Amino acid sequence: MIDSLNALRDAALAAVDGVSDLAGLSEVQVKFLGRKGELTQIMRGMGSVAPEDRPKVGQVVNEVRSAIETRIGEREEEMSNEAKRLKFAAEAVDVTRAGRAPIKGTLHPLTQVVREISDIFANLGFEIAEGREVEQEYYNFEALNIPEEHPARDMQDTFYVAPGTVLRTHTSPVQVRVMEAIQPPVRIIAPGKVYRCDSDVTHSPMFHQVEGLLIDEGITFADLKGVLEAFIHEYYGPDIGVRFRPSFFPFTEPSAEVDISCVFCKGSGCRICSRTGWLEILGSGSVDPAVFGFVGYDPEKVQGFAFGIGVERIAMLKYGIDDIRLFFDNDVRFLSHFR
Ligand code: 2NL
Repeated sequence: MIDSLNALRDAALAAVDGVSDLAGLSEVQVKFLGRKGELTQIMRGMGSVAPEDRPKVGQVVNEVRSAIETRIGEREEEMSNEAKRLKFAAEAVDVTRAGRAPIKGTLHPLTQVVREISDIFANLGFEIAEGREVEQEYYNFEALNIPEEHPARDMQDTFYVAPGTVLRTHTSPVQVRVMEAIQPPVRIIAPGKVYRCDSDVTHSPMFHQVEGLLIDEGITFADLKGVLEAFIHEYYGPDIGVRFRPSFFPFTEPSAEVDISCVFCKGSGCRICSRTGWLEILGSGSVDPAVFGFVGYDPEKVQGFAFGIGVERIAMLKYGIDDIRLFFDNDVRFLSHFR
């Protein structure tokens, strides 16, 4: 009986060593140590063992059981360690690897251009003023010398929010409110969104302006030319040509439109500049004394100039964009050109 126990132990240990997973281990356990297992079978023969030998045989039974159990325990631990090792290897992070750069957002191209323009005027001593996009007709039209029935109201036909209340058609109302609030000298620029009933490839019902206003004693048209030329040479480089052309605005007198030599053909004439060699980039003029009347400034004491820059137009020329709507579709394929 001792011999069969030893043989059973050797067979069981070999079987335990031979299996490669927990399921196999469990089968071996059942086969040798289970309730109907081989050890139980052998112990059935205990009845035929001489009573004086029984303690000895019982001791061997316990030793065999415990040897098998110990080996099963060892194998179990080995297997679970190996499983952990594989799991950790699969999940391992190589902390020395270079990181992947996150995709960074960018400022919208129009925001970039507004800031570039604003920065140049800020360096020339202008402060930035902001105001409301929903304005009273008075600030948007009357105070700017555009009375009811004036044809300029038609040209700037706008969105009426309520009687007497409009979406501003320019940022000039911001400047009117500043003039009401402070005495000269005034040196401000007013960037922001403006609205007009207009929509085609170069006009959007919502667009952006940077307007500027400078008022002090003794300001002349020469100051207007000096400041605007300084801006243009800062933005487009010192070699760009600048041209002032007479024009009309209800709120400035005299008025001038300002052209730069065409950035595409350098002035020789192309499709973009309609063969003129020049590109219009802003409107300007000496503030009309009538405007001073509305804000309580004395036109005999102070003079000034103002200008208006269309941001989309500057950006379209800068980047060679032929459809204004691209700015507002917000297609990332378009926007990603401006990082
Ligand atoms: C253009 C022309 C201009 C102004 C805007 C202005 C503002 C006040 C008083 C007088 Cl408060 N003028 N603004 C003056 C001349 C031209 O804009 O073509 N803008 C895109």
